[in-house]
Amino acid sequence: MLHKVLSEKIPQWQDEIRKVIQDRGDAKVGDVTVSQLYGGMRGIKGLTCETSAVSADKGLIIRGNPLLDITHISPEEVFYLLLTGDLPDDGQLSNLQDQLKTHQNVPDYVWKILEAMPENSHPMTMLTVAIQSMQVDSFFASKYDEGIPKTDYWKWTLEDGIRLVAKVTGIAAWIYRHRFNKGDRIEPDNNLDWSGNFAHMLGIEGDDFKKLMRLYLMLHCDHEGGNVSAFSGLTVASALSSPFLSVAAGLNGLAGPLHGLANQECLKFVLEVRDHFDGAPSQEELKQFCWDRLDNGRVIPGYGHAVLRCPDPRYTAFIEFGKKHIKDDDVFSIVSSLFDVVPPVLQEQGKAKNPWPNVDAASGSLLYYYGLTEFNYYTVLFSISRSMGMIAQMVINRAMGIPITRPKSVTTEWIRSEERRVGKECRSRW
Ligand code: HAX
Repeated sequence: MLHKVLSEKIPQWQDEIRKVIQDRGDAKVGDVTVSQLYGGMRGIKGLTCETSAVSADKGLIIRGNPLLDITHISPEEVFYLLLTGDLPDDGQLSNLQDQLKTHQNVPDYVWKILEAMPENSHPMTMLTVAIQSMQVDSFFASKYDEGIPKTDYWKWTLEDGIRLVAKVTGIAAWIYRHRFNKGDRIEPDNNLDWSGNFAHMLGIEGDDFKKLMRLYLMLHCDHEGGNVSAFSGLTVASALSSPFLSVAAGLNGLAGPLHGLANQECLKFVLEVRDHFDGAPSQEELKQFCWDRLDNGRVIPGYGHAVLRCPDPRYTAFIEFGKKHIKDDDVFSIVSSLFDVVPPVLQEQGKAKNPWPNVDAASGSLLYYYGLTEFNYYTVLFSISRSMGMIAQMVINRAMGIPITRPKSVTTEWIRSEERRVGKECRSRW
């Protein structure tokens, strides 16, 4: 069904893009300064992304829908939305859910590989190793070897992508249970939806935790194309590596503390606060604690963002959930107080361009409340969700025939010589 919908939409999208290139192909989208070259390419418009956009003052917009308008939808619905631009009707949704159930079984070799890894491996390392090991079953890779036409690339990317999304929850749940001695693997329950089944396989009971997983796996799904994980994943995919290799590459980027690992760092920080003060501190005490951390040259995790200049709506959605479901919890109350304390501190320090909380500031406190206390597991949850966005972006890029990524780099010597050349030209003109 998804195939059919995309097969109808893709030619229209291709026509639109052809027309944009034809009409506006020479239009400039911006200038690039020398500081941007040394500054992580911040702000350079260098690629397109159809699945979502991040507005500095509004945050994530998924296929035209501001995030806070669609927090009620399920992860499967958001996956469908990312891929097609529309929300599924009941039939389309249950068809996608059926496909995810059909492909949820994890090959035995994955368990063997994971079991052979050192006991103290980081859960993110285990996850990406497991995902890339499934390259051996990639339809895209084998069809490419057979010599399929370019126009079919997206179809096999989607086939692999659905399998990857279907299996990633079982793999992630096993990593949790094995790595943290929670007991044997729990078999999937086909009466549950994708996120409910994941909660079940983790072995954490309760409807509220299932609701949290539904929200969590929906909120982290995508954040346009230029963030480290999406960009790395897409760059690898642009070389026509399979979705398994490409998503694993993106998730290795998500495992960095300035990106997705910030959610584990953030809860670590909140627990440090709680342990230091033996409970929730006063705002004055919290302020001093933050200053001490900054004075030691450390960042306040969960605050700041490369693009956003407002409180992250994903943070807002988690805080709303916490207010509704969690009462009188020290950890959640520290997270709420940090919202009052950190932005003015960061503003006074004057370095961070965005003093507001990002997605990672609140999520950990909710997971902790429901008993998921192993915070070095948190980025795995982020990864499950982000796999959907990466797959959707890869399917679309392949359907649109976006070529291999290859920006040009320059040396400092080139910049200096260019300055001299332009300087001379300017002087001769004057
Ligand atoms: N605490 C202290 N200092 C901060 C800060 C924070 N939360 N956020 C930014 N700064 C500092 C930067 O370290 C930088 O300092 P230097 O000039 O000394 O290098 C300065 O402010 C300017 O940085 P910026 O331009 O505002 O921010 P960047 O675009 O360079 O980086 C980051 C964005 C998210 C990496 C940054 O804000 C940060 O390190 N935040 C804390 C870690 C974090 O929460 N990461 C998760 C981000 C969301 C995400 O991707 N999740 O996956």
